[in-house]
Amino acid sequence: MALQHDSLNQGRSFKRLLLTGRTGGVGRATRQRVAGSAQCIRISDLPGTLNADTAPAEELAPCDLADRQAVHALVAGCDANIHLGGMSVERPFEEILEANVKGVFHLYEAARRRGVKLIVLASSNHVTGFYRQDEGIDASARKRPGDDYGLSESFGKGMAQLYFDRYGIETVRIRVGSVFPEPKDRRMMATWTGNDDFHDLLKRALFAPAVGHAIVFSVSAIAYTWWDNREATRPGFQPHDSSEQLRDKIEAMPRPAVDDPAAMLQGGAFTAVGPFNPLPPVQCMQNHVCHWL
Ligand code: 15L
Repeated sequence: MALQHDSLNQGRSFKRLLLTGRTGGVGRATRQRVAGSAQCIRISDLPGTLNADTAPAEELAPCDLADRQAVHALVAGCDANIHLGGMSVERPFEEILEANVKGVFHLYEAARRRGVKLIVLASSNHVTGFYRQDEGIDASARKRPGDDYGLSESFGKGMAQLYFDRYGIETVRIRVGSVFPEPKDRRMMATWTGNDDFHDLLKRALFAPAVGHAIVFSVSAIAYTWWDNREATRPGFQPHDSSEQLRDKIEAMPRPAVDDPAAMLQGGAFTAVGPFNPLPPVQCMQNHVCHWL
């Protein structure tokens, strides 16, 4: 018999649930939060990163998402996937490509072949990182990635749409804001998500009936955010965490210059990281050695 998960369960139940990205900043807490959501939880992260400790009804499955065969084996036998794996900060493109592009492709292809019907996927708010902080946007806003990491989210969004339209695999993309115990700066006063809210959203995404392909911002009940989160009603998410009690402390911090990305852009400092690895000089057609910056 498949287990049912408290009051959030609205008809879905799972025999085996895959959780990737177990050791990441968010994934560390997720393991306990999703306990009991399925008869068995298969917990994954890169080989060499998982401790051998398992709770009852858990199994460990180390896996490199860039490895197609390994991902297909990882997904076999699962009904649904919570995908927190992949690169979650700006890094050289090659690393983003392996984890966030190939990894997502392998995950959806494995889901299609193995009959997985639902993917709850942590995606990035940095896909719209180049909007200004005084612009309001919703999940349908034109993509304006702030970095390669944000750009990789565009690929994931396309995958989710394609695999829903063509194969009926449902996806809730959680556009993760800043999930930390508390906001660290002024920008995060607008992007902050409390742990309880994040995991409430995650579980609602898992159990909501007929959710289709939804994009929901994970953002708490904060006084001002630039995200219009109307799609949150699809999984029935209503945030409760608040960081208002910290406003005075945050506003007492030194204010960044007005043209500092941290003060100006929704993606904040992420938009100024990189580029990495300047290209080596090459022999150009005129037989000169050319350099790129
Ligand atoms: C992210 O995507 C990061 O994974 C996280 O560490 C935060 O920095 C967050 O964005 C953010 O935008 O604050």
